[in-house]
Amino acid sequence: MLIRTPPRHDPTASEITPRRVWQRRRELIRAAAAGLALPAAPGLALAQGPKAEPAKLPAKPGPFGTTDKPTPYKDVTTYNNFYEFGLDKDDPVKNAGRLKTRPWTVAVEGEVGKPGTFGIEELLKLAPMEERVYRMRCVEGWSMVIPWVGFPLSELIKRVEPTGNAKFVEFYTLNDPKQMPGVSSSVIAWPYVEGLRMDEANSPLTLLTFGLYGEVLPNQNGAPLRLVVPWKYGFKSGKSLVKIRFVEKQPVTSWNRSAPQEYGFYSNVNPNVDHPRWSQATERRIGEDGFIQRKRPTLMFNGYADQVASLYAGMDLKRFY
Ligand SMILES: Nc1nc2c(c(=O)[nH]1)N[C@H]1C(S)=C(S)[C@@H](COP(=O)(O)O)O[C@H]1N2
Ligand SMILES: [Mo]
Repeated sequence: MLIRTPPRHDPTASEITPRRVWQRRRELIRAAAAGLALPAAPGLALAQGPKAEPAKLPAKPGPFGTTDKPTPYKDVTTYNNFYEFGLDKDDPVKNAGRLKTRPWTVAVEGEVGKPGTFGIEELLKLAPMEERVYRMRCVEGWSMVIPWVGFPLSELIKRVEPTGNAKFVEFYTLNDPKQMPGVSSSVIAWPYVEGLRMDEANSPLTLLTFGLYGEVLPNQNGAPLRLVVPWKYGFKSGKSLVKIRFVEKQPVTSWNRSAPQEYGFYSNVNPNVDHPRWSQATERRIGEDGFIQRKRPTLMFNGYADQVASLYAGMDLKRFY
C-alpha cells in the first residue's frame, strides 16, 4: 500500500498529481469514511512504466460541482459514444487513437463582429482552466459523473462579439473519413452538428472542455476540445469541434434531422418527458452496476434546475423536447 504525505505547499490535488494517484487518493478517502480497507492500486506502478501518462491540464476547482462520486477514469474513457469512430461503446477507445489533434483550429463565423480562426494553443490560453465535476446523462438511460477541465463557453463568445442577429450557435465536429472510420456509415448526417440557443450557450454552466481528471481529453472523449452542456442529454455535447457558427435561425442538428420525433432541438434532461421508445424517469450510473442493479431517479434538468430552469420559463417542455 502506497501512502503519500503531501508537501506543505500542496495546491489542489488535480493541479500536481498524476491522475491515478489523485483518483486513488479519492478512493482511499471514501473507503476510510466507509471503514473499508483497499488493496494496492495496480495502476500506480504504471505511472513510472513505459507508457506515458497523458499531458496534465492544471485547473482550479470551479463552481457547480456535484458531490456525487466521480465515475472511475477507466469507465469514462472506455464506455463512449463517438459515432465517427463506430457504434459500439468500446469502438471510440479502439479507433480514436489515430485522430491527429495537432495542429487543430476552430473557425468562428456567422453573426459576429470578430470572426476568425483560433488555434488550439490560443484557445487553451483564452481563460483560466476550471475543474467542474458534472453529472452527464445520455439519452440512452445511463449516466456518469466526470471531473471536466475547461472554461465557460461565454469567455469565447464575448471575445468574438456576436451581433444582434445572433440568436443561436451551431457546433460542428470534424468530418474526416481518413481518420474516422464511422463516417462511412450513414446513421446520421455528417458532420455531427449540434446547436444551442444563445442564452443556453452563455449559461455559466456551459463549458468549452479540454480535459478530464486533470489531464488533456483522451481522443475518445472528444479531443482536443468539445462542448459540455450538463443539463441536456449527452448528444448535445459535441466532440472534436472544428467550427462554431452564430446564426439567426434555430439550427437543424444531426440528431434532430435523422429522427425528429425522438430528438428535439432542446433535449433537456427531463424525467417527465419520455423518449417515444423508453422512459426517461430513471438512469443507470456507469461503474456502479452490481448484480442487483440500482436504478436512480433522473433529476429535472439533470439536477441543474437552480441554474437553468429560468431559461425555459413559460415554455411547454413536452412540446419543446
Ligand atoms: N462528434 C460527436 N460528438 C458526440 C457524440 C458523437 O457520436 N459524435 N456522441 C454524443 C453522445 S450521444 C454522448 S452521450 C456524449 C458522450 O460523451 P463521452 O463519451 O465523453 O462520455 O458525447 C456526445 N458527443
Ligand atoms: Mo448519448
